[in-house]
Amino acid sequence: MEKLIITACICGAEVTKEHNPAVPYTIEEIAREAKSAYDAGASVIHLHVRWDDGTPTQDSSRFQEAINAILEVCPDVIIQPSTGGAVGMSDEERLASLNVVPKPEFATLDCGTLNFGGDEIFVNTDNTIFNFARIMKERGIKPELEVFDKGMIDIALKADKQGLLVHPLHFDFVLGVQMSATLRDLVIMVGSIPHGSTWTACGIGRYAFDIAAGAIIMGGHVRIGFEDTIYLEKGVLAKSNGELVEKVARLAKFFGREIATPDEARRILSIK
Ligand code: KMH
Ligand code: ZN
Repeated sequence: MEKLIITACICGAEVTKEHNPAVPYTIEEIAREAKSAYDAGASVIHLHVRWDDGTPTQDSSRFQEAINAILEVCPDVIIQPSTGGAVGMSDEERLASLNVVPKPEFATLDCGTLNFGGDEIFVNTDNTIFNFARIMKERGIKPELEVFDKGMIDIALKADKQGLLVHPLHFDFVLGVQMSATLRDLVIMVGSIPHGSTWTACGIGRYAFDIAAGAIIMGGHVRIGFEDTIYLEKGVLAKSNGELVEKVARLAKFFGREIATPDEARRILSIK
């Protein structure tokens, strides 16, 4: 089996310090959390940014500041800016996270509209998805295809049929938002992507470590971090993203899977 790529989603747009005081808002806090995850074995940082008061933003200069600070402490890490941003942002606003230097190697591409809890809807029309895919292809940015249910894999494959994606494809199965997060769900998703694709999985909240274990055993990769879960175990808040990554690294060791360095992750993901 390939080595395990651990992606740390250190910040997110929705989770707050009220949920867990270690959630990073400031640039210093974002760099601290990225470093804790990197030191524990993360090779990819999935990045959202906030203003100092915690408000999510896709402002390109805020992304630039965060990227500069992360690269100072984790010089070889793969940074994956979010183009999802927060619910309610316009497409133009969301794409601003890509206007940074160095040019992003990797970025998220959300492949469908979904119910985000309560009255919140995260809107991704076909036109939005195809347009984001086209822009990433033109700029040589590898998309991580964020799929929250099986139908979104089919939408990604429509974009592929239109020539908007470069193979091998890489998917991230985000389980526990719209689709449930059992091992059966994970098996369905893995069985629905083209042969030769790579994949990462994450389970939201209490499903985080079940899905991580499933992905480790099945040869996929794992995403973990405050964006997806704030708990290390039932009732115990994680003190850092590093603690969450460390737990995944321990699971990987238990199952005999080695952890990929950032350069190994680049090779596995076919990132040039
Ligand atoms: N915050 C969500 C609305 C992504 O990063 O691409 C979107 C999200 C997905 O987190
Ligand atoms: Zn995200």
